[in-house]
Parts: sequence; C-alpha cells; structure tokens
Amino acid sequence: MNKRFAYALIAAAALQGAHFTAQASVTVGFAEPKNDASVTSPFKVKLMAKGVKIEPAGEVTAGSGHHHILVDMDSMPTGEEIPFTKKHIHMGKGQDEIEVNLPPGTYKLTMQVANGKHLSMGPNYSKTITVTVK
Ligand SMILES: [Cu+2]
Repeated sequence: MNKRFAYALIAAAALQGAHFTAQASVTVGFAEPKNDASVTSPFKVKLMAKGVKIEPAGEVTAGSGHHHILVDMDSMPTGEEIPFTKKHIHMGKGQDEIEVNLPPGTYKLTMQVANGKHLSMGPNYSKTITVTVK
C-alpha cells in the first residue's frame, strides 16, 4: 500500500467516525405508553432522552431542552416555536413524566424536545407513536 492511499483511508475512516458520532448521540422517545397501546384516560406518559439534557424552560443552553407532547401532530421543524395550546403540552419544569387526559379515540402522540425558549430542536429530537384511548 503506498503512503498516499493509506492517508486517504485514514481520512475516510475519520470522516465516517465523525458522522457516526453525530447521528448516534441523540436518542429520544416514549418509555410509556408503548406504540399502539390501548390506555384509559388519564394515562401516564413517560419520556426518555439520551444525548440531550432535559432541564426547565427559561434559559437556552446548548445541548439542553425540555419535553413536549404534541397531540395528532408530527415533529416540528428546527427553530419553530411550539405554541401553547391544549394540543401542545409543555413539560416546562424539566419533568419526564406527565398525566394526559384525552377523550376516547385513536391519537398520534409526538414527543418533541425544544430549547429553553420553546423553539423546536427538530425531527432528530422527536418520536411519534399511536395510542388508543378506550
Ligand atoms: Cu416548551
């Protein structure tokens, strides 16, 4: 193997490594309920986050944010402000658990992490499940 080729391989490996780290560093989702679960209202929603620090709303800190539950909605684009409505539940105390009250029906629930000013951190910081309220 000549030297130039060896350097090219090392550079490619380094690039792949960096890419992998960036993609693998954030994992968020629902601990409860499970996708496609049937629940009775009110029900507990428990969220989890790895690679992003969950803290109370207020200050904007890099790599930190708080959880939201969006009812019958998809993830919100990065930087978009999450409004305060009945269908946008802010967990602004930095909590990871909340009781949700919904009338019977099937719902899409999206958890979305947003920064201290409620600006969405985008689809990589979001997960969507479907639940049926009996
Ligand atoms: Cu918020």
